[in-house]
Amino acid sequence: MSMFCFQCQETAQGKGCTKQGVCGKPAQVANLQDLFIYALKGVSAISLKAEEKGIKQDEANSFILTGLFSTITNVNFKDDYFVSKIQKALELRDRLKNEVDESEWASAVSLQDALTWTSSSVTEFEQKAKDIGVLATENEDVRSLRQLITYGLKGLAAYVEHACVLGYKDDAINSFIKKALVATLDDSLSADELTALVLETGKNGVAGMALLDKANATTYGTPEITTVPIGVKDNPGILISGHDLKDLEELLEQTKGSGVDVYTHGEMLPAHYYPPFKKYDNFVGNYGNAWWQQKTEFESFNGPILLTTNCLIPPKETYIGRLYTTGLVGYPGVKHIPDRAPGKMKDFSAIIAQAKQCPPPQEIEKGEIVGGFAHATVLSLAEKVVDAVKSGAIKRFIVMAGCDGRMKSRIYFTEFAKALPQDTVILTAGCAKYRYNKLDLGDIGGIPRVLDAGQCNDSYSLAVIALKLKEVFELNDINELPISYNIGWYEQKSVIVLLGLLYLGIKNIHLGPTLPAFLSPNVADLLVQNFGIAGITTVEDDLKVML
Ligand code: SF4
Ligand code: SF3
Repeated sequence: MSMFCFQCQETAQGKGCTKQGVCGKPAQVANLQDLFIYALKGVSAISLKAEEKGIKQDEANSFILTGLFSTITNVNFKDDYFVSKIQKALELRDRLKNEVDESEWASAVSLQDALTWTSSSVTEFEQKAKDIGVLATENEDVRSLRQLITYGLKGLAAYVEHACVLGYKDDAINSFIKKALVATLDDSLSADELTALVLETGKNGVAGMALLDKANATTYGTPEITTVPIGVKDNPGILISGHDLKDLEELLEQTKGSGVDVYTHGEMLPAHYYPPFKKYDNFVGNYGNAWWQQKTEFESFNGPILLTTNCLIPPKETYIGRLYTTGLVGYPGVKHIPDRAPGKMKDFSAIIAQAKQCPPPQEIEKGEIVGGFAHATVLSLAEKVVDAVKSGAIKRFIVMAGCDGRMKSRIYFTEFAKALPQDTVILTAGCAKYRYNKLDLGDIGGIPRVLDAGQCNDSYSLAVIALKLKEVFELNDINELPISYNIGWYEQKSVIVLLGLLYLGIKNIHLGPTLPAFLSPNVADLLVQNFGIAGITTVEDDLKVML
């Protein structure tokens, strides 16, 4: 076994990637990512001690957030990136030690190694990685709970980092992330204590998504119901993918009047719903589908492509010369746009210059899709929605948020959407939507049957809508609402969305296309017993259960 990773839904044989990632992550990168997470636990422990003494921890907090985010599936594939980050983590940890008395940190026995190991050679890093990886925890239930927490923290860190980019921070969440990272090394914690920490991770997940919701709404306004074209125009174009709205804003500012159009791909689609981006005439539509179709869609796009966050997949030779990464995303041989200097924008001039030399995108589809149903928008229609429920015109909502992915079995989600009766409405968010957002499912009295709230983090919107409906219908329990949950998952952002929903008390969530490999039989059983979590079966049987 040259590596072990089972953090995403497409892990090899539903068990774990052991030679190289199905995602394309080489073993060396996987091992360095494990070691980086381990190093972040050491940083977290000392940073918490410094925090207790009232010493501001902005540098450590930011380092930990970006560090966790960089190890999410399909973000960064560069070994040299993780080597330098491990070195930086050790340096930061040891610098923080000067701020606290040795007696304050030297006592925690199971943390000793994370606090003291050191090395600067890549060969030693590789050796060390073998000792501290996921399988170093021998008890499979403890390992499962530790990894469930760790993957939730990765997703949480990503959302909080998005909020930070827009100037929004929450030190309570940062402290929790550090506390939970340290707890995953604490051998004295019982399974019950770790289970409680799983729910606390969900609680912080809700807080993190609320923080990002506030950051987005304050910076870019309330999403509006918007029709987004999916065809192409005659100008050369730039395709922007990922989740970072600030990158998009700066790209639009720099391309306006240039004769270059900007199209969204994958999770950038919901940017069209925000009012300030509508003023750009060259922001012309969405091209293609979810991340996993990029190999064909980036090729036919013809122009440069900018990846701002996950999901990047190993590029083909046919378009690698037109591909750019920025932020935490990285791939060997792909050009990287550096971070913005304080008070300045990122410099996208190289991408714009290349776009001008490229032919316009090749059209792959025509028409339009509708979205922008975030909580504020849906709640402004609350009366209409409530009337439709009271009159029986809407019998049930189905939350089908989350991720899309490559697995053929995900056709289930398309078939499920098609088979839903006409008196049901799908609430969606995340790239899961591409499985049904181009179907003509009609509307109910003017309310479309697919309501897209936005990116995966906007699953928070769906929870806010549910809580509001509970209030309007004067129910005691959110589970009494006519809402079912049929969620697709892939990477670690969807893990924090799931933990957030569990924290809010939502029961009987169906999760597909397969249950996470990192759930041991006992931990899976615990989720079934306490939360009614279930996998998916056939469309027919699941419809019976969910309706
Ligand atoms: Fe395998 Fe997924 Fe890990 Fe990639 S992220 S190595 S596909 S489990
Ligand atoms: Fe999709 Fe990667 Fe998860 Fe933001 S873009 S939801 S998979």
